[in-house]
Amino acid sequence: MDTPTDGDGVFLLKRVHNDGSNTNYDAVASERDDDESKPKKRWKTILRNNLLLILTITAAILGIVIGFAVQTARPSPRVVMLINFPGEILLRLLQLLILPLIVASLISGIAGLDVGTSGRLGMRAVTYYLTTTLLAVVLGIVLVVSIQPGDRTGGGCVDVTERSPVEKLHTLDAFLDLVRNMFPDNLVEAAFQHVSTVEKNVTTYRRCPDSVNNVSRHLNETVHTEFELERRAGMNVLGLIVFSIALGVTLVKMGSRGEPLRELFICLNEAVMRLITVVIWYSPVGILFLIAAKVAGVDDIAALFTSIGFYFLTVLIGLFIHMFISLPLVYFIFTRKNPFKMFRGVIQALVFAFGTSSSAATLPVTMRCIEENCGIDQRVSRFVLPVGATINMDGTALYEAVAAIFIAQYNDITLDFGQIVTISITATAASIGAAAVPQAGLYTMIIVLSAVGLPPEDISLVIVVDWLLDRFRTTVNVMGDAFGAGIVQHLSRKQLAISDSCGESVLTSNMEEHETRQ
Ligand code: 7O9
Repeated sequence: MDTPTDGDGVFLLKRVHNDGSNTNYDAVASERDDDESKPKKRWKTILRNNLLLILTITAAILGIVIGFAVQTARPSPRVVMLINFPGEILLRLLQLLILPLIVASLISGIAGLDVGTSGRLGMRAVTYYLTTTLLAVVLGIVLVVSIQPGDRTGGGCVDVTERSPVEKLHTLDAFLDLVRNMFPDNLVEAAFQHVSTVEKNVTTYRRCPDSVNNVSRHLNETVHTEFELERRAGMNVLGLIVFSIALGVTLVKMGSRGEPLRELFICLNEAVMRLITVVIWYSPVGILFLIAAKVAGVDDIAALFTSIGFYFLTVLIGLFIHMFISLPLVYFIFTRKNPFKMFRGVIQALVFAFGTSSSAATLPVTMRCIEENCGIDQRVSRFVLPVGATINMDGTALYEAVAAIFIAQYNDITLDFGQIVTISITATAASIGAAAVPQAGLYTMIIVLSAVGLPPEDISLVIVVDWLLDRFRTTVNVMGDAFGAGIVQHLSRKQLAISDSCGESVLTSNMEEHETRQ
């Protein structure tokens, strides 16, 4: 019997390119045994194997070039919207697949493990997420304190664009909402709505029936606060994750009685992955237009090089160091494997993250890359990646910490050590809770700012360059998830092997059966 990793790898390669000809094996399989073939043929194979990647990168670069060209002509919002359209369709398709993907992948991933192993896997993943996020925050703080971008704003004036009114949000409410959303009261509703606390001021007054003059109306007027739970549009990701994990564990505990439902989710996962393959072949087109529209629609590219240029650079340097030094180092320390092979494996997902600026929309691609190119066990990737895409956001945490301290520096507010620690903790917490908080980007930033008493309106200082920084931090977020999967896989290799040898793995046996059928 193949080891699950090898078996899965070959299986997937065959499956993904299953165009009816069964000869279309990809990367690993073909590279292994074509030593004797002619170099020309070899180049052809390499080109064919990497066609999608080459197309995606070309599309991203073309998108930037076209975007700049169009931007000089100052296009109207309608033109930008039209350019964006093919990209919008790509995002819609990806978002469409997220719901079945996370539910099916979590349940089928856990179904292939025993309860103890999945617990240990989860613990390891969460420890990794917390450590690397804190590492990112500390790096960001060190950089922003040494570069002092807030003191270099050249004369003190900064151009500000205010887009949306800042709503009040209490840190405690945000935390309670996070926990509330973990336990949805209606599973169907969790697929498209989540709850959020709204604080309302209620006025009570005495109204007397002397309708002739209304003076008495304002007698004894009192104002008090009431809390209301509002249902807001947007998937309750955290709730679905918690439920899927619980269901997965229960199905494992049920043993053979749980088999039919386990099979169902394994099959659903398989089908969704096939659909994703189709969408991925459309993605170069989508990414080209997404990036072109974004660049074309930006009204102030010069902002990147002016007053807040140093802030932009600080975040960028931080993200760069975290992605290319800290994360690879952590990966190497734990696994003793070459981290740059991981980069090579997930590069497609990284371009995707940059193009879509959403780690959730990139999740299907990350999953495909990690399983096919990095040899990660499906049981690990299916379990760890959806959780990672939701709570592991190193880039976001780094960005929020830098932004908060930049705002303080700009306002000439000196933060003491305690406040800096508060910023680290809230930035970490905010990045974990981002997916569960409404209009996350803006709100989580407000939480960090208000935790240390900084003016929340000043968020508008940093909004100007947010569109571009978002792309870079999303890329870092996705890379963090990928390294996480690699580390968890390495640390859990023994347990995974044991659960194989017991013949318990439904996943593997199911796949072998599938292979023989083909
Ligand atoms: C960045 F796992 C999934 F696929 F189910 C999943 C679905 C939705 C995971 C997450 C979400 C989600 O809603 N995430 C979310 C993330 C929502 C709002 C804001 C953010 C923060 O996003 C990052 C950032 O702005 O820094 C970044 N754009 O990684 O996607």
